[in-house]
Amino acid sequence: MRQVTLCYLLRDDEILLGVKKRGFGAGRYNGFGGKPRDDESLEAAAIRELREECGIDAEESSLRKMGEISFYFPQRPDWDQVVHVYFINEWSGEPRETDEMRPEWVLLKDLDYDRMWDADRHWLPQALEGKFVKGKAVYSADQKLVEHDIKTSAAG
Ligand code: 6OG
Repeated sequence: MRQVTLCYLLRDDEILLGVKKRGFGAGRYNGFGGKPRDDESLEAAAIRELREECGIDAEESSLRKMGEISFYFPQRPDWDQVVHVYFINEWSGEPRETDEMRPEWVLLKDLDYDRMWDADRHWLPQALEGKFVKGKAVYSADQKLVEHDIKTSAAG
C-alpha cells in the first residue's frame, strides 16, 4: 500500500492545520504531508512536504511519530494508503500559503472535526493526549467513514 506522511505543528494550545486547496481531500482541514519520492525515507519526505506545502523548516530529529493508520476505500483501492502521523514542536519560519495549502493556527479547544476527514475525530484527540494511535479506517467512495478500528498505546 502507498505510504504517506502527515505532520502537525504544535505550539502552546494551538495546532497548525491547512485547508487543502487541491487534489485528494481538497476543502478539508488537515496536517501537511505526502508521499516519499523514489527511495526517500518517510522522515525526509515529511520534512520536505512540510517545507513545500507551508514554507516551514524542521529537522528530522524534531519529528515525533504519533501514529500509523491504514485508510481503505474498497470502491477506490487506488486511494488506499497508510498514513504516518507526526507531531512537531520545534521548527523555523512562519507558515505561508502555497498552491496546495492555506495554513491556519487553530486553538486545540476549537478543533472542528466536521471540517476534517471523518475518522480524524477517532484518533487525533488521542494522539493530542500523547498516545500512539494505530489502526484502520474504511471509507466509501464518497469519502464517508464506514468503519474504524483504532487502538492506542504509549507513545515511544
Ligand atoms: P497527497 O495525496 O495530496 O497527500 N491523508 C489523510 N489524512 C487524513 N486525516 N485522513 C485520511 O483519510 C487521509 N488520507 C490521506 C496524507 C495526501 C495527504 O492527505 C493525508 C497526506 O498528507 C483518508 O500527496
